[in-house]
Amino acid sequence: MEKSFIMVKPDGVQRNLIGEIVQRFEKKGFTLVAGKLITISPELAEQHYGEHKGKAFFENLVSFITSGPVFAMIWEGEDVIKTARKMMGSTNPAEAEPGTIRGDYGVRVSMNVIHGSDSGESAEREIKLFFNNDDIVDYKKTVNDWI
Ligand code: RTP
Ligand code: MG
Repeated sequence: MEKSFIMVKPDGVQRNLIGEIVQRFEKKGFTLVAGKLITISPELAEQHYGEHKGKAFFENLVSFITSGPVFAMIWEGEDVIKTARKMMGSTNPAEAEPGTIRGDYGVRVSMNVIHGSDSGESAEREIKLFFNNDDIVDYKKTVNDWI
């Protein structure tokens, strides 16, 4: 089953949005298979956001994402990568539709509450960066037979 790496960013943790965000994915019908609260090291941040190295916002991005704890998760389900990106909304909260997580809770592009993998390759890479295989719980929710 498809998996995506989803993370409540430091602003989301500070603003008490962990529960709200977890609830949205639960209610949608996805399954949480791993989760932990961690403070990202600068090394991990540079690896995670390696694709943006050299861009004007890179330094800010690394310093923001390492500035406080994040809630890192793996969510599983049919088409979870694409659907989670839809649920998050556009990168810039000013352009994100109301009803999306960034549209409802975000203000600035530099503090946009949530991260989600943007492709199968990113998901695989990010999951390996943040979790060991034995952190991932393999189980099935019977309710998912109905959605
Ligand atoms: P993320 O990786 O965090 O889920 O966000 P994303 O895919 O929607 O956006 P991406 O292009 O990967 O950018 C990563 C993060 O960098 C910050 N950013 N700032 N113009 C800017 O100042 C700018 N552009 C991007 C955002 O915080 C974005 O989430
Ligand atoms: Mg991205």
